[in-house]
Amino acid sequence: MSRARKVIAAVLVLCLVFSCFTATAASKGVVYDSKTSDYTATKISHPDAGYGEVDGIIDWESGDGDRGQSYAWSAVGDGDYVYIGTCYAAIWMTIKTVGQMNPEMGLTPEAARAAANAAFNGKLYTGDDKNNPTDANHAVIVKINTKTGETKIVYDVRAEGYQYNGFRAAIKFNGKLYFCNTYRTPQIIEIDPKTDAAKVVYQCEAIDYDNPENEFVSSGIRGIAVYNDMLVVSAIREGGAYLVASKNPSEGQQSFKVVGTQQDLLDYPAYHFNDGIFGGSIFDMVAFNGKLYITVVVGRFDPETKKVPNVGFALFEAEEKDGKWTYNLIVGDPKDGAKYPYGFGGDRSGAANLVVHDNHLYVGAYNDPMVAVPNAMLQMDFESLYKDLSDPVSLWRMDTQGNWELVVGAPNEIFPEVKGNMGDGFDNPMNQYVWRMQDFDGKLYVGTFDVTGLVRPLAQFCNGDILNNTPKEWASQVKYIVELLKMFKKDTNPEAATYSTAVLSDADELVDTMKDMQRLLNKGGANDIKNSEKLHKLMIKAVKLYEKVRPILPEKVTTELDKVLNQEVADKLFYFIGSCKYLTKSEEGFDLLVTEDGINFKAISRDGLGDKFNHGVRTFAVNDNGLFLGTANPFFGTQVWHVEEKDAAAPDTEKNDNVVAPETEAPTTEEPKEEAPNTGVDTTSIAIASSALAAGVVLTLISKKKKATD
Ligand SMILES: [Ca+2]
Ligand SMILES: [Ca+2]
Repeated sequence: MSRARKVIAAVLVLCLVFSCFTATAASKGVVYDSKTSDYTATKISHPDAGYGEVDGIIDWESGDGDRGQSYAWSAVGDGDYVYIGTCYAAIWMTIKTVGQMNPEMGLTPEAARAAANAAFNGKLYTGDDKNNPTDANHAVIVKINTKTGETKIVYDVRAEGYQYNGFRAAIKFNGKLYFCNTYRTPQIIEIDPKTDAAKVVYQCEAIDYDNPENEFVSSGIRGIAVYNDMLVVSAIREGGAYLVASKNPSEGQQSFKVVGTQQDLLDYPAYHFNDGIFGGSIFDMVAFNGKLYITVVVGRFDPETKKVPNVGFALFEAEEKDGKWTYNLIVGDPKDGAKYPYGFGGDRSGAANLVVHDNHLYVGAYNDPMVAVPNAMLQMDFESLYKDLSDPVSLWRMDTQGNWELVVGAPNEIFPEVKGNMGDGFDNPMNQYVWRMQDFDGKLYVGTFDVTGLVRPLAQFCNGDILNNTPKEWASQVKYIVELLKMFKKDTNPEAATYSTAVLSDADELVDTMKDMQRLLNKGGANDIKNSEKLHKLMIKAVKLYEKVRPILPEKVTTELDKVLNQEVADKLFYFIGSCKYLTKSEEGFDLLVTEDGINFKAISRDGLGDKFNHGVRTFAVNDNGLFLGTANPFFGTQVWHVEEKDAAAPDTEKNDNVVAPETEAPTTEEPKEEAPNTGVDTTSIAIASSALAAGVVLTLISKKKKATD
């Protein structure tokens, strides 16, 4: 392990030790007292397991919590219960699958585990040898009594003999609960909450996976809705997406009729794993004002560029009358009659989630940083990450008359005005999904996916991976380039005399610029973002000078310098530094926001309810006891929380750090907090990562060339 890498590892440990812990573990369990609003949240699952402790709702036979229950992926309330469909080993399974699909990467399960442990300091769930030695998928539908915390597994994938990783969507219809699973030919499972009897009522049309054309079909069900007294489900079959509806799903497969096809949706749905949002296809659906609204992922893998172009989502409006369905495009290609262009004019949000609140249809945007992150990690390409972070999510809404407005986000040509008090990403560039929204008690709750916790260690990991050199070694390599240029200058090659003095003076300036880079690195490296930016400026200058000087340099020199002094390397630095700048300001853990008037929001939490490992609010559910949320926590397992408005009459008995003076009550457009207690440590870590990587990009390349020519 290089010294630099050791430093980074040590800093990572510090980050984790000095984390921002704002929940109090008292005898009555973990309670989060909002700093910025009149809300509290009480942990229902494993109520005494606090920050950094295993939850996952259920326990193994050994008594250990099932840490692999990564997300409460779907949830429905019923009486005193919330029924939750989980997603098992979310990130771990993805890493393993990516490795299997791309054998050239050499990402064996062992290598994947080592990499994940290095990146997340061993905090990410990467299997459980003690309780789950075969690493089997252990997704479940579990019900939790929100009064007592008691849990009961209602449906166990493993016990049913399946190997899929969870239940992505759920809804209540005519007193029954319906969960969609991620089986290869997905199923709808009906649960009768009176008896907890579970049965498969619908299975998607079979797909011939042996046919190479179907190899990458992403068959998961996402959208599910109740509309015109029907259960409507989005599905995938050979050739694309389709919609089925049933008035009485208990009657099984025959009761479901196809009511929409890939063609009805203008062949828009992108339904292969290598498309946008892993083939997000029909993404979300909700009934509003007599119609069914459908968001669709459009971005498709381009075999020529081997990339998925960034295309914003599409939105359709469907209507059923006397059994006849019509589909009308609202957001999409104007040539197809769309009222608004894809993504309401933005290209980062490839998908969107839907909810109805106060006679409005709300559309919450959803970026695709899970593509950007591997690009950054594996290819040192921070461009798409930087662009995602520069353009975080928006929230739009439509009234019953069809009038649209931008509620949260950055104004653009289509919506020059932001209606509410919060800017892009709810004032947080790290908010990359509006993951779930819930109407409850006259208010609208929004839970986000905050990418900080996933991206920050990866940025550091990239750094550790690419440098392999101490700052001293890097500096000596810049010195090598300087020597090379000097040598050329001293070279008494008579041809050189024929070049203009201007070009020769550019050559001198290039040497000086490289020397400035050298000095910067000798001072201990570009040891913060400011110095990294200096290094970037010098790099741009060097590239420009090199372009002028290049014609007079001998081929021996240009073949080396071409690789280093080019715009692409300079851009890489720019995107990396830009990404780091966002990361230093961000606070790990999801953001939970609430609005009373439908446009102005306040933050209940910016830090995952005091647990930075809660990177997302994955689901909400309402039952007789109130509002509940389930978290995305691929580190220590999902958690279930009860969110409540503080009772105005209740005495403030348990004072803690999180009780705030009224003047901090957020008014309008507050900046994301920069002065959180942990950011000092994190800033340092990013500074080191930033400098190391900035220098690393330039110097590893130099090093490689030097070795090749030695
Ligand atoms: Ca935006
Ligand atoms: Ca946050």
